[in-house]
Parts: sequence; C-alpha cells; structure tokens
Amino acid sequence: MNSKLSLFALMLFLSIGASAQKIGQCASHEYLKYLDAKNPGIEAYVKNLPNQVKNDKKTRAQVITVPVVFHIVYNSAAENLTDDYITAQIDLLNKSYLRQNADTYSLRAEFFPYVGPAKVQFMLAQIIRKSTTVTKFNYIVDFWGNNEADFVKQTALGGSDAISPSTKLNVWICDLGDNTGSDGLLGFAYPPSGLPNWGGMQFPTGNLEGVVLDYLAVGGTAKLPKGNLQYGVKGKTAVHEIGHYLGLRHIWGDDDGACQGQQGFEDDGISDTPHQADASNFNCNKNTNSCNQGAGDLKDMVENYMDYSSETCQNSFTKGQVALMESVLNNQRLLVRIPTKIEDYDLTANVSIYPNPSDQMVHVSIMNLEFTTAEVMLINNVGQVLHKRNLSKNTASTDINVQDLPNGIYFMKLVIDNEYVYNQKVMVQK
Ligand SMILES: [Ca+2]
Ligand SMILES: [Ca+2]
Ligand SMILES: [Ca+2]
Ligand SMILES: [Zn+2]
Repeated sequence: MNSKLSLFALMLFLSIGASAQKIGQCASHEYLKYLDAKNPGIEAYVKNLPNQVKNDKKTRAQVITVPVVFHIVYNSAAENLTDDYITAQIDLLNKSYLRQNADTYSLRAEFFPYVGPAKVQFMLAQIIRKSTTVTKFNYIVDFWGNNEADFVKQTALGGSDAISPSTKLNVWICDLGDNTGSDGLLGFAYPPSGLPNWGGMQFPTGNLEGVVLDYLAVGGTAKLPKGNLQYGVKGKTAVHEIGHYLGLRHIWGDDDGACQGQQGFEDDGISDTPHQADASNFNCNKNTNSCNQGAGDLKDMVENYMDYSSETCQNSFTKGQVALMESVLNNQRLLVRIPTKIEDYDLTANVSIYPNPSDQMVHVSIMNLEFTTAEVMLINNVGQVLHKRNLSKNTASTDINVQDLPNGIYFMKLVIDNEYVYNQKVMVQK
C-alpha cells in the first residue's frame, strides 16, 4: 500500500515534471489512503462487494432538487467571489447532471449506450460570506484523523458552520491548499459512510458533510473560474466532487494502477464504467486502453466526470453511476432534497400484511428497507381513516385490530418517510 506521503511525492514529481495543469483534482483518494494507513487492508476490502443499487428498493421518475448552501470563506478580495460565479456554477451543475451540456456531443459513439442523465438538479438556497484570517485551508490530516481543510466548515476555527447538512448540500469555497500548503488541490468531498463500493468505510459526517472547492475552480461557462487559464478548469470540479458526495469513486478505482481483479481490487464498483488502471492525469487521450476486458472491451473513458482527465473532455456520467447517486439520494442522503410530491411505490417485497383476509388482527411490518418513520393507516372504501399507527426503524411492525369492522374491502396505506406511499387491499371476513 502506498503511503499518503509517497502518493503526494508522486503528485509533486508530476507537477514539477510537466505543466501547472498537473494538479490534484481532489483528495478523496488521499483520505482513503490515510484510512488505509491507519487500518491496514481496509482498501482491499473493496473487492467483491455488491453494488448497493441492487438492494435499493425505491425508484422514482421525478427529478430530485437538491438545495445548496454556498459558504464563501475569504481572506482576500479575490477569494470573495461575486454571486455570478455561484449562479454560473449552479447552472453548470444542472446542465452536467441533467446531461444538457453542449459538449456531450464530443462523447465517443461507443459510449452512447452507457451514459444518461441523472434525475438530479441543484438549487441555490443561500450564499454565506465569511471573512477569515486563515490564509489557506490545507489538506493536512493529523494523527487523530482531523483534516485541517475541514476547519473551513467550522466557525470557531476560522470557517463557516454548516447549515442543516442533513437537508442541504453545503459547499465551502476557500483558498484550499494541499498537504504541503501549496496550491494544487481543487476540491474534496467525503462520500457517505458504509457504501459497498467504498469498502463499507466510515467518513466524517454531520457538520463535516459536503464539498470544499478551491475558489479558483468555481464557475461555469457563463463565468469562467478564476484559475481557468492557469489550471484549465471550467467549473467541473464541483460536478466531480458532488459525484463523491453522492457515493461515486474515481473511475479507475484508486487502486495504484491495477485493473479490476488485479491485487483483489474491484475498481470503482460500477459495472458499466470500463476498467481503468490509473488516473488520466489531466489528459484527454482517447486512444488509451489501460485494461483489456476481452469481448466488448472499451477504451478508457476519459469523458467521465470521475476521471482525472482534463475538463475539456469530461462530459458524462454512466447509467450505473447515475443509479448509484440516485440510490444514495434515496437512502444515505434521503433528506438532502426539496420535498417532492408524495409518490406511489411498489414496496410489495418490503411490506408484509397478514393474514389477509383477516377476521381479528392484521399484522403489518416493513422489512429490508431503510427508513426513519412510517405511518400506517387502515382506510375504508369511502376514504375514512379507521386506524393509524406510527412505525420507526426500531419498531417496524404493528398489529391492527379489525374484529369490530364490518366485512368488506379496506386499504392499508403506508407513508414512509413522508414520501414513499404504498397501498394494499385488505379484506375483513368473518
Ligand atoms: Ca467500472
Ligand atoms: Ca484501476
Ligand atoms: Ca479497456
Ligand atoms: Zn475525486
């Protein structure tokens, strides 16, 4: 296992050996390396884990809206980005996630069957400006696992406290430094804890959830980021980092140059992204084919937002990546979105109602489904609620007495987390 130090030594070597564009796009991998150094073998645990999407019971047709709070934590006037950088960034995020970017046409045709829009859009909720005496927030993880770059998320440490991180995506914009205090880190984000494609690892949660971006990397086509010329960034760092926030890993699997199966690694855990040995290092070479998967093999997908390719060629998420992000929004980050209208879901496999028909008691239980609260209602055929019970993840079942009800057809209605509705007919027969 590479130590974090040697990885950075490598990055440093690359940046000296070539242009200033060879900078670290984000640091999620470095944090993984840090955890691995702390708990040897944790990275290898990634292998052979099922994708959580297979276990996601809830699917939806609607576009989900995620409210975003931007914290502009500035030490210099240049870092205090004007609002038009933020609106340009939101616009670029929406175009990228909804697959409405003009540059999607440059995706190679062989990838067309694999890509698609995410049903996710972003809405500016709030901009918070905070002057700080901290000249640079450096990505330095101490012995106890505290990341100094996370200070930007804490008012007491010179940053700006998160606003409702369980219901809003917080994005901090600051002068971000790497572990040597140099420029060269464009952003970082922690994925949700416990995802199979991250080996079930735990990451900082609560007030540390969200995305941090270097102020030079923020913007979009309407307002190019301040570091555009120097770094070749066009605002897609946020697309990449929010991908991590929604559970995605780097397309090459952070596995030190291995193809899937080598060293026991599983690459990114997404089946429709081609196996890839290592990061594309700000390259857009469409001839690279670092792993041969035999029949139907594809070249490395430099167009993918989760590669470290140049932003000039990044334009796509695959359907598998979209499915994972949507699954995370239906599970680990269920509350991080504007409440949508209540929808019907087929939860037949997750809701047990028996006996049916019944003459006395009807037992209702929810199984194998992550939820916080649920309301169970027994409704008659004119819509009157006859019985109402509340369930929670600790008490996921209840009994409803029907022995005093006249024979006939009733409906058991479950509203799970104020959002997922399931109806089943129940017959009372005595
Ligand atoms: Ca893959
Ligand atoms: Ca790999
Ligand atoms: Ca290949
Ligand atoms: Zn990354």
